Amino acid sequence: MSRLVVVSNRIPTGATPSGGLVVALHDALSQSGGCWIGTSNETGEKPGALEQIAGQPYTRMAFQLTEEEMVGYYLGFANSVLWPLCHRRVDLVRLSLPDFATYQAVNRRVARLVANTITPEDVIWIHDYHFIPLARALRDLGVTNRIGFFLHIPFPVLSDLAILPEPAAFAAWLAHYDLIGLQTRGDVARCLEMFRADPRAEFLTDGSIKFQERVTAVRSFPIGIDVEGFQADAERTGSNLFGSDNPERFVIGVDRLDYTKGLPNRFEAFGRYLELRPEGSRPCLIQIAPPTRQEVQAYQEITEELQGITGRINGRFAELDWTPIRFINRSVDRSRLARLYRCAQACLVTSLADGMNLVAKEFVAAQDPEDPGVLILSRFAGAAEDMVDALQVNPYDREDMAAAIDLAFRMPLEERQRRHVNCMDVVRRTDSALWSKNFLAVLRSIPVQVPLDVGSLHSSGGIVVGHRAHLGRRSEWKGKAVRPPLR
Ligand code: ADQ
Repeated sequence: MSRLVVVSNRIPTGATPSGGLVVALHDALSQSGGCWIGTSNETGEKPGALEQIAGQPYTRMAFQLTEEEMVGYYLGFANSVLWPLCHRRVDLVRLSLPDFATYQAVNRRVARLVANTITPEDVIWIHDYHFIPLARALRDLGVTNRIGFFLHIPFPVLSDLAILPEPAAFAAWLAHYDLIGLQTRGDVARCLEMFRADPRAEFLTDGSIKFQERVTAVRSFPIGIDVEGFQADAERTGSNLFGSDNPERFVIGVDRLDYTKGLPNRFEAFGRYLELRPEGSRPCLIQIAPPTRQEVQAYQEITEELQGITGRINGRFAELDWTPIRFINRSVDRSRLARLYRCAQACLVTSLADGMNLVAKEFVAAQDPEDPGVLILSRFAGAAEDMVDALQVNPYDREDMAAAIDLAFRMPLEERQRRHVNCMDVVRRTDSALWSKNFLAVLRSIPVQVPLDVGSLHSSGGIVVGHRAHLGRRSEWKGKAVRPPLR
């Protein structure tokens, strides 16, 4: 089997991987060998150092971003342009041409690093919006390996792309991948709409897209969690999670503190439910939301807004021995989180836009099938496409969400069990190991595309699509376009 080279913004540190995506990629890399390349946690000038992980057949390589790159590439173009753009918040886009230049420059730098690490047979799998132009930069260096891309966040709406400094570049960047993986069928539809509107693109009979001289396939691969690992964590008994402050009944929310997660809408809806609740009941909303990207203004604003709403609602409803909203701005370790999900009567996922939302799947996996809690799920989360037996809500509609909380607390056992069985079926079908296996199987099945000026195997015009083996051995490669990358 060909080696795998993964590029993602963050790479795990330490020997024991945890979290669905990390476990899935770790397993895939362990099976095929290869390298995992990503940004180091520290800024500095180190271009990248390979680290062999004890007992593993693959290496990791962390490269540092300079302070300037951190600001222009990561906080700037990636998180203040692409993130809001993909989440339909163009009002929050902060455009800056120097940031756009830095984003592309970092991608070119990472491309050189990757090119120096791979062998011609390696399969390359690039993750997320930080690296959209990476395939293009690799092709410019003559890399002809199969390159796949997975976008973890929603695919942007065509009309919103006009906000980019060079709108036409977005489709051209993506067209340099052999396979574009997206979370949902809705994302695929938006991606195809973009290509359909582009005069450079042509649709082939098998549904793939010919864009100038390359062919690219677009498919959905809904991501999931490490189901068994998560269930084992949830079933583990441990110390009492709440000490003497056991809530009577509670709904749980777990999110990074991000404006896309609809947290103000959620808090307001819970406040509305408190107005409507049966007399004498003392429900809680336990919200775990560690801050992220605090250097970006939009993230500072959401933190302040939530503190304000929490203070107002608690001020109005709290009693000496009851705090309705417990707002915890910290991370919780995975096994405690899993147990917390299991104790909750309901989970609130209120995303205004979300690629998938793994919290929804974690909550379902953590439940006791004999007495499961209820998932209340925004119809704007990718997870809603398949989890049709969750209580789906419109996060913009406070009354709808308050009614869903009420229904979740009152739902008869048989209905909770029926919904849980169906949601659990989706969670199992999208297990993270299956997700990476499916993606890589499709990517590996795609014929390698080699530019025409490579050697003697030519047809008229365009590219030769065929297996690399047809071109003979590595030493026979000719032409600037396919310089065999250095190891
Ligand atoms: P995120 O936006 O980070 O991911 P999500 O899919 O919900 O959103 O994943 C969050 C992960 O972080 C979950 O595993 C959750 O348990 C964990 N987490 C969140 N808050 C935590 C806390 N306080 N303590 C401990 N753990 C916490 C992006 C996209 C999603 C997509 C994923 C994966 O935005 O749409 O589902 O990538 O592709």
